[in-house]
Amino acid sequence: MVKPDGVQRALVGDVISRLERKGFRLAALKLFQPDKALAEEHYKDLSSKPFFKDLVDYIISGPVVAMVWEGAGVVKSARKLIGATNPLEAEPGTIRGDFAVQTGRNVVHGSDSPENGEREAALWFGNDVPIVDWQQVAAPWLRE
Ligand code: IDP
Ligand code: MG
Repeated sequence: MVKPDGVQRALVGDVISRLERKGFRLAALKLFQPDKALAEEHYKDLSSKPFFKDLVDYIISGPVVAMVWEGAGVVKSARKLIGATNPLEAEPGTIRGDFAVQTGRNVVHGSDSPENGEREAALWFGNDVPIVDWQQVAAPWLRE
């Protein structure tokens, strides 16, 4: 997901481009402003953290671009492309390393396990945008 700061800072195209060029397949995408209930459910594992309220306020502060990406090892790889949670610790070349300076404004979210990826896709998309199972023409050039 491109968080509200990423949308406002016109980084949507760059984020998509990095995942697309890596070779992952975009399966769903939508721009919308999430409500508090959705943000709280998404981040429920962090509900006891002192920054939880600020985090929820940040996520609902503007439109986000929610996406589902598919591919071999996509969760782990996308987390690498995104970089460390604290952008000052994120390596140059990663999204957060290149574009952000603060943990509370770190531009993107990436699921941390395939199980959470499934959970989050269901939460963010439900039935309202179908997850599209299309054939990527480059597939034979990406995977032997
Ligand atoms: P992740 O996004 O790298 O998976 P998590 O630990 O799951 O990191 O935290 C979720 C989000 O909560 C972070 O991306 C960041 O926006 C916010 N966050 C995490 N730790 C802090 C903090 O110490 N201060 C403020 N915001 C935080
Ligand atoms: Mg996380």
